[in-house]
Amino acid sequence: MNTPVWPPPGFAALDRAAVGVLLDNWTGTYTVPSRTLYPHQWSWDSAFVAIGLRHVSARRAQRELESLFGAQWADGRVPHIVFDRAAPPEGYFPGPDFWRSPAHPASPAVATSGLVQPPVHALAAWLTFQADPAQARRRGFLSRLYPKLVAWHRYLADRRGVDGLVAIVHPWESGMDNSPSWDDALGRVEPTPIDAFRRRDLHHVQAAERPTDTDYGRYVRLAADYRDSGYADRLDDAQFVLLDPMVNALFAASEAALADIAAEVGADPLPHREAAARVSAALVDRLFADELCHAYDVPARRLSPERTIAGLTPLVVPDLTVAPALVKSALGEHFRLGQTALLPSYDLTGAAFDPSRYWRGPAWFNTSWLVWHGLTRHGELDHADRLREVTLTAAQQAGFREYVHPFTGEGRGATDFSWTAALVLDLLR
Ligand code: 9WN
Repeated sequence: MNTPVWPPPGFAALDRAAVGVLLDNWTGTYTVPSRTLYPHQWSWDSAFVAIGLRHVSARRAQRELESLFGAQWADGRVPHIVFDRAAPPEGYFPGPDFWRSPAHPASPAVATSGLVQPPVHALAAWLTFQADPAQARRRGFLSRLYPKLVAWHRYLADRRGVDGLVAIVHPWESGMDNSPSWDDALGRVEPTPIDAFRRRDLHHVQAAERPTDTDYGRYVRLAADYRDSGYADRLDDAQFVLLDPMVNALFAASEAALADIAAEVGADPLPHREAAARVSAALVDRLFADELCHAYDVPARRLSPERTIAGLTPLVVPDLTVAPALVKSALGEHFRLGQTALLPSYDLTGAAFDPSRYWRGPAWFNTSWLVWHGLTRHGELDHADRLREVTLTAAQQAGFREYVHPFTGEGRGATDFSWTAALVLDLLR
């Protein structure tokens, strides 16, 4: 019998090309998601990049996370964007002048946004450590990062805590800003008129692939209101307060990773294991229905009926009690794992399904990687292998695009996109 060879020989060029993208997008201290569309540092992008970069240079992957946490606020929040002041101001909107972070007493020396993104960082830090434990120990990587990760999780639990879960206050905080899960809640938000600001994203990507002007107006309104409140996290007054399954799944998985990190640095892992178990139980209790996890709208007290890939990502949580149901949903008509070019971001049968528009149907490599990681964690190795195979084939056909058409695999959005290259590399190594 032949022993299977991994990676298959045909993927050597893909591996080299992925390394090339990561080298090109490295700025010296971190990796930009895309040289054109996203010319600054993004929070969860850096975590995904570290997961791939660790195979190229463990030290560089550590630097990626360290530079991000160098911009942590004094209140513990890790900002969703850290701005490169040297990048042209017309490169991205909303830029530093919009967020006005230096005016806030808790902000760091560099200019940042005031929102956050899904907390995948402790998981990324643990995987980064594992790439070269001896080297990481020499640099004191985890002993320096551990207190910062703890402060980050404390911010989320204390300032964003609702019923044992973590709330987001803006669609950008979900990482899936244009998801149909936010439509009802966004309907309550009066859009800022489109002539009051200038979008920059449409300079780089077709309008049909990005959020509409009305939705952008709503994002700007919510962000401006949050900024004008002094980034105060007054959840009782806010219009947009949602419990997102992916944010909470990553919070639970990262608490589990923090337990491993704590043990490594000589701290007590138990509080982290208990927190992971509590969040995992709350996730199932509050967000699980019809074989999937859904977003919960806190002011409206309503579970969203929409099915998005965020609802499958709790598979990343160890010991999740509903894992078999999530696997069944991944394989069913809404997501068709292994039968499409890559896992779609949104229900293939959903009323809002659009195969080209941002987070309303196209397939992203990071969410597929999370489901792959979760399937592996839960011992679903055949399904994990199939997902890895379609993911690599999608990258081989489309290149390292930001996302792809879920049926044809045609590339969409930015090219040479960093987390696509990083996670493809992780699947290859
Ligand atoms: C807003 C950088 C980011 C990703 C998000 C993705 C997109 C920004 C945008 O790009 O969001 O943060 O301008 O649309 O939705 O997941 O982190 O790659």
